Amino acid sequence: MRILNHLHASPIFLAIGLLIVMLFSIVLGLTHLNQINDIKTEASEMGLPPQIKISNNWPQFHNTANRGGVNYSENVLDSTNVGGLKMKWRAWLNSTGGYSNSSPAVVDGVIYVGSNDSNFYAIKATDGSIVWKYKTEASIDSSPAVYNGVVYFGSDDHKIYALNSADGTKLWAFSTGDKVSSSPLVAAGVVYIGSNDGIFRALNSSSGSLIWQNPNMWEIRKGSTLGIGIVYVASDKSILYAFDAKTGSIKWTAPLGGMGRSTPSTASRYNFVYVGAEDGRLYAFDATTGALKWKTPVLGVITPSVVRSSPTIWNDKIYVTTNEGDGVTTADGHQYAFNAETGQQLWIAHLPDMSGFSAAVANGILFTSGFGHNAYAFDAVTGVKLWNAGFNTFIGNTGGAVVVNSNLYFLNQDGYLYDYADLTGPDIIFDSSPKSLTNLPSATFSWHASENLVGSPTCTLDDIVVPCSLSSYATAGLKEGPHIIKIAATDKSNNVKTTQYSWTVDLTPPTVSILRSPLNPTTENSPTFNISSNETNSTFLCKLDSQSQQTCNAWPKYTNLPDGNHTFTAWAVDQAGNTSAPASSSWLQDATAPTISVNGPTSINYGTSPSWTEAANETVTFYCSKDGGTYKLCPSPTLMDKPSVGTHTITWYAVDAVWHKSNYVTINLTVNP
Ligand SMILES: [Ca+2]
Ligand SMILES: [Ca+2]
Ligand SMILES: [Ca+2]
Repeated sequence: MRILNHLHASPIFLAIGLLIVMLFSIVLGLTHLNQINDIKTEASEMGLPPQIKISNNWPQFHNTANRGGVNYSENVLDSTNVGGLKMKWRAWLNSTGGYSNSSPAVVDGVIYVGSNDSNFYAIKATDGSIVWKYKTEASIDSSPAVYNGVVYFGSDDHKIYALNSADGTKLWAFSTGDKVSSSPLVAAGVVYIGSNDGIFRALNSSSGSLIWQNPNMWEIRKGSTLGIGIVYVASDKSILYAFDAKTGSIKWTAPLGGMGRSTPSTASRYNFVYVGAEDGRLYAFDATTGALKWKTPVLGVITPSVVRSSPTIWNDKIYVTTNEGDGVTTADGHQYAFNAETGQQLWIAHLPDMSGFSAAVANGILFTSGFGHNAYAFDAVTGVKLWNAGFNTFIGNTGGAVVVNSNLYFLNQDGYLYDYADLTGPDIIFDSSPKSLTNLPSATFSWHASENLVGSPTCTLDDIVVPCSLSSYATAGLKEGPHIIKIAATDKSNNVKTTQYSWTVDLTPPTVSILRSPLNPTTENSPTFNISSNETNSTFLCKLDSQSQQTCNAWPKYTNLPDGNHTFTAWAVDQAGNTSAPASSSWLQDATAPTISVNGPTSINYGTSPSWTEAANETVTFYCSKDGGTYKLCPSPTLMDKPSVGTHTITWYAVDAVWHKSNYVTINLTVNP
């Protein structure tokens, strides 16, 4: 401008005046282009594609001027915690039937959104309270844009509004010939917006004065997109238009196979512009020439198949939802993901409802919805469903999801604006821990969290703070009795949740008792024992003679044991695994009568004293009867003192330890004279 002043001040020929006018025009144009370039430069300096700005705001439909629908600053919500999204608040927008297609804008902690109650609302992001509202004359379907302290939107009352974003004061309004559901795009001091009157306009953002316009486009229901010096917008005339952003001259037009009710988006990496159409296809055009790069096959199987959503672009991928139901007998839709360069389908997720909803991507998570009863989060790379929230009412709108500062905002047909955030604390899942009852005085814990954490957890053992790592804790020298570890973990949304684990240390062995055992000695060869422990729920170990130790119950039984000496030994094992000292019982089993034999003379001469030797196959007590006398104890050898001449009869038997009686042995002794 200093150059111009200098030229004015110079005493030059009148002809120079023409040159001044030309220069003035060029400089104005350059200024305008520089403002557009500033946006691109700002993004480029951050290593991002042009037109994508890092910000914790979402100032317009699909956030950025390229309508990418991505919040690049989100770093809290991720695949580990999005499942914990819960409703934080909902704000009643006085909706009385029908619904608004307005999608919120969020700037500096205030949410701006239109309602079909004809009010435009500014709502506090922290609690959903209304900051101000502004009444228009009809329903508001336009998604607002906030730019330099001014909020811009259209209303079904045919007007385009500019309000002071701080207090809702009207700055200007521009009247069109029909409803304005189109979402404004504001860049470099220009508001770009269409109307159902078939005119696409560029207005001065400060004054609302018309800069340029293009008529005869039929209804323009959705927003426009800014590429490099070009503004793109689709209309019901089934055409995608590319206008010179500065002059409004038509750079090119491209035919669509159906009405264009989708806000286009651009990807500078390929220099593509994308748009959905009512023919059920997603189109990619060369952004400079309008040459068709690719179009999808008709998406979906149920007619009418419609792509009414606005493409979301993230990480070389492009996302749209489809409306495949007729809304009467069928209601069906899908969320699609394509390679943004080739149009190759990457994944598809069935939505049980028609959808014209425009997805948002934040930190690799895609947030979307159908016209029906669910909001969803998908892994944007794999399409794996990570979260959904059900509603009794339709979420029916063709607006979109908004993610700002880890909060998900969307309008619902129930008349509420919803705010979802991660309100769920992290769970600690133990990978290893002591048994609930253990005989170990040491304990080792390892764990993982259900979601990403901030810092290491805080751990207490028996309510005393102890040092633990992100995922483990070990201790030793624990006393007998109950113990409890508490692990308090903090997630990225600052939710704290404490997970605890209780266990008991038992270092004392039980005492075992043998309550029943055989008599000693015994004739019983199939004895039954009864054992018990002083600790309830003990188990037992048993051992017979030289057999190996075995588990047994409280009533061990043995059958058909051989005669002889036996020893039964028992141990009790408590629940903690402590083993008692052994208890044992020994006995002699004898189930068999003894057999005896006697050796000695059968004939002697008178005057001598015979002697007989008794023998038995076991330890016995011998009895004998001489010449029919009573049986008396008769330990071996049996003596007879000089028996008289004639015949004498001696009979023996024996008894064993358990009074089994042996065979009888009789010897007839002849004593010769
Ligand atoms: Ca969480
Ligand atoms: Ca014990
Ligand atoms: Ca015997």
